[in-house]
Amino acid sequence: MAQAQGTPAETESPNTSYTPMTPGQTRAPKPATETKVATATAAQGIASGWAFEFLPDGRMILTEKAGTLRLIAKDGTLGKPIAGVPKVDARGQGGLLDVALSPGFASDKMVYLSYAEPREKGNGTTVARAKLVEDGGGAKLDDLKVIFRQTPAYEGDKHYGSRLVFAPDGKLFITVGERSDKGPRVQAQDLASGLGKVFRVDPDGSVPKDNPFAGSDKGKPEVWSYGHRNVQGIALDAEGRVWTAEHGPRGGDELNRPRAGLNYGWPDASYGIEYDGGKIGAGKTQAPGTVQPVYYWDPVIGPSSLTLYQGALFPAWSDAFLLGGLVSGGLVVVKLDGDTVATEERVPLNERIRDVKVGPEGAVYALTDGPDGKILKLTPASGN
Ligand SMILES: [Ca+2]
Ligand SMILES: [Ca+2]
Repeated sequence: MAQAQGTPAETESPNTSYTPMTPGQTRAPKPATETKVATATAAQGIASGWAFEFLPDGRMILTEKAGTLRLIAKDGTLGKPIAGVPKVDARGQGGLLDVALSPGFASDKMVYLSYAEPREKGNGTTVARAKLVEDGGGAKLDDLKVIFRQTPAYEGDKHYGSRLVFAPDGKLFITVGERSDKGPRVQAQDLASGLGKVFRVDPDGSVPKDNPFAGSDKGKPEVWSYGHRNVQGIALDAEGRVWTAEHGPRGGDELNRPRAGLNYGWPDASYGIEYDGGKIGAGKTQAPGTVQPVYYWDPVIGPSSLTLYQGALFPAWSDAFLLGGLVSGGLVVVKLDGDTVATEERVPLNERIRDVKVGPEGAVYALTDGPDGKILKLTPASGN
């Protein structure tokens, strides 16, 4: 199914004159047949929602940036705020961020939250877990424990990441950002710093012995991969391997397959430029010892999330990655052929998309960004 030629989904001019290292690393062709979707509203009245997940019983759990966590009934009714959520620093890009369910949620009821945590000096991304307890009409978090803190703290309000995903072996991957400013961003290359990394921990936050820097003095033992900018998408592929999507600067959003101990380049190598038009560092797209992105976008799509599609309703998207596009204003559907991108498709929704999930019936659900947000339900339109 590899297609070297064809019209790309992207129609706008790039921000840079950089050329990809390998053909097909950007502007992959559209699929021969595009999928048309019908859109309905599954929930509304969401105040700057950031993440949601389906519970085994078909309800959803939702985070809102300012620091509320809610259940959403199957008819779309938002529940009251769940008690016991930790205090968050919601300025700028901070707040209550991702939610993930324990792989054993059906019996253990454990939920994992990532958030921008106020610290003594500044703030940073923190992950906590707690038991979700429902009684009567209300719900609360019990036994909340912090299992991970990104360090050092930094006084800023940008690039916290973050997303959480459990691998098939039960390890928890945590993505973060590098805090954006030119001062801290270089720490993405520093293995002793927690900025600009993907981490891998046990569900209680302890360090797996087979982590790449565990038991050595080369770097923080929780580090899985480094040289990342602001990673807000993480998902497993059909083989259970971890993939990430990260925000680039102006141009240079990336899809990566992070492997143990490897360097993904930021800020020494990037296909983007500064917002003011200047080069990033020396303006290199490749640097020795760094891994190229599998795929990149210029102009950016603003990848908020990454989800593997394996549902029944959209057979054309089977095993494809769905990215939420904040800037592209819809879904970006990326179909792989091995470890390269074969096709890229855009599904415009005229909304900034903050998170994307696949429902139990195979419909795609997309959380819109902003103070009056919705969860859109996408099903195949008749005539596909
Ligand atoms: Ca999540
Ligand atoms: Ca990179």
